[in-house]
Amino acid sequence: MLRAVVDLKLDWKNMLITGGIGCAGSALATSYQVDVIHPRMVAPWRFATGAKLFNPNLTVAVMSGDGDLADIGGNHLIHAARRNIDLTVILVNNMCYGMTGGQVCSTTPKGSKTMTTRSGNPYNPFDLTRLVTAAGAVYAARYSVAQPISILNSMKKALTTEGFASLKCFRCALFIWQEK
Ligand SMILES: Cc1ncc(C[n+]2csc(CCOP(=O)(O)OP(=O)(O)O)c2C)c(N)n1
Repeated sequence: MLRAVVDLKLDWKNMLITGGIGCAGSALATSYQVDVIHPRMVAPWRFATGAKLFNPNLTVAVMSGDGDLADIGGNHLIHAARRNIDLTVILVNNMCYGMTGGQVCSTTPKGSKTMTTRSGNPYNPFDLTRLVTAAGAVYAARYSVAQPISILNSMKKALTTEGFASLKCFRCALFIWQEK
């Protein structure tokens, strides 16, 4: 993300990056990042949406975990895509609630044993790229961390795409194979 911003010569002072609570949400600790609570009342979404509406010249990005953005804040995710608000969303997907110990969430592959599904997750996971595309996102992509150049290029595209752009970034390549 830092490299994408530098390559694009974006002005940090004209950027806002928000994230929720969790390991991924705290990944980008810059002086221009704002950590807000899980997407319930003062969501990264609502915070980001409010900031964008208040100052349309800001480049606004949300960077957070799958549990934060797709589960607790899932409603905000689809409606932000539906409204086509000019935001970039980097969803870091480790297929569980990581910070609280690895509980099942909506991206956990079927059959996975987690802290809260000892006998295996009985449910199918969301395909988030298709979900946000169906809801109205103008750009959606997903990559594994084993594809750093593609992630960089995709982040640049997302940051320069007008409208709702979402990039799903997996932390674990193995899970990509499992999900597919
Ligand atoms: C309103 C609220 N609900 C629940 C929690 C507990 N909580 C803290 S981190 C977390 C999991 C976050 O998971 P994810 O967004 O996937 O991020 P990860 O840690 O896996 O990167 C939860 C449920 C909280 N801090 N605040």
